[in-house]
Amino acid sequence: MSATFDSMWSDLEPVGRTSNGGYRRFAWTAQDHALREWFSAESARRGLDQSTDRAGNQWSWWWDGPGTVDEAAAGRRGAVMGSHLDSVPDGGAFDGPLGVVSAFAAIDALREAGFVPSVPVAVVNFVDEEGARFGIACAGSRLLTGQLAPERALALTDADGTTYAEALRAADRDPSTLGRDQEALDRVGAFVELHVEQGRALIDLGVPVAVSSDIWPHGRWRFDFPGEANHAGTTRLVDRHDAMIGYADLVLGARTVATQRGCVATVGKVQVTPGGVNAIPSHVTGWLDARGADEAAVVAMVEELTARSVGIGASVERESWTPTTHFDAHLASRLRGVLGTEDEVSVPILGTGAGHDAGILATAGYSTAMIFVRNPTGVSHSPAEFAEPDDCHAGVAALAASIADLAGSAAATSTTTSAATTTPTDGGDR
Ligand code: HGY
Ligand code: MN
Ligand code: MN
Repeated sequence: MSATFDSMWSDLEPVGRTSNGGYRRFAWTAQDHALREWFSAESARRGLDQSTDRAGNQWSWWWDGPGTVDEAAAGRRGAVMGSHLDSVPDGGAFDGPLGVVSAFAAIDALREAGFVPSVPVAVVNFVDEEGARFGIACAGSRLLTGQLAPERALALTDADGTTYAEALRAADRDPSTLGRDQEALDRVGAFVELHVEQGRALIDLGVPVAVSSDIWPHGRWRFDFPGEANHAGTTRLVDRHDAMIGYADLVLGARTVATQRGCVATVGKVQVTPGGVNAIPSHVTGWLDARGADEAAVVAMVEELTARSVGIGASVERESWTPTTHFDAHLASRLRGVLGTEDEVSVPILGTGAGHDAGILATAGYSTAMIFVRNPTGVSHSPAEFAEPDDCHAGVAALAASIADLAGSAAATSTTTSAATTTPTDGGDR
């Protein structure tokens, strides 16, 4: 199992790596194409049944039983593993890919052990989880579950003005087919996403894996600050309408208000017009990422920052919002039981401030859990992100044990709640 993990990892490592050791793997780009080709090759190598859903997510199904996967999947919802392969700008190697590589390695381990699943087992690659190119995180899983309206997605543009629709066409996908995919959803019984930990809890606890309990509420807001272009040298201060001043107030205000309200916030992306050193900015756009354990506190923080910026002439638009997401507590305790070690080092249960496709499926009413793998740096969304090979292998073993438990009995996975008929809300994004 570790051999196949290690060889897949070394095949994947160079794809989309930048000169500083980080990654630039944006959705529907040449790098993404290479990653999708890799996924397809690994599926074919294992004789798995491949499909791509209407949102562009890749699925790879393992079924050795009688009949086809379609026949098996009809009514016997499968056990799904996987994650995403895309990254943030200069992101780390592990956020996303660790979950996908571990899923294929878990199938290898289960096959090596002679395990035959009683329900279909899948590996999924959710497209555009980071939203790095078009701005909405978990776009693939939101589209799949109807939490992002296709018409909204197709109109999104990247920094070069390329629309999502144009990017799909360039990737040989038909934009008119984009949207919710009930057929793909009907195959999902439970989803277990393995992910590198994005924090330091497991290092401090001294254990390699944990199970997740919930995801903090979090969202993204676009702040537009108007100004007036003018000469940086000849314009009197009293005559200036400098858009950068309002932006600066937001950046410093976000840290102050987050501290006061026990939340976290940052403005990680900014666009300045015209962007000349000697030209007073006529317009500045900043994107706020705001989160916290207490949903009311996050809402109050954003309201306070919005009022502050609107008060100086800015306009503010919510681009995405995900309320507190609780994973399936029954599934979490079932997995902790499976993963708990004899010497009573029980598997911790951790909340997280990071969004995940697992959270989107949980919101849509699917039985979902996450397994976190220790990250000695605690750092993520950075080239410094890391997980030791032994811990990666421990993650594969934990995932294999979880799937063996879920796919070992014919009724291995719970069905969905009525929420599974999620329809688009405000513009399709929560
Ligand atoms: O933003 C997040 O929390 C995730 O990495 N998409
Ligand atoms: Mn991420
Ligand atoms: Mn991730």
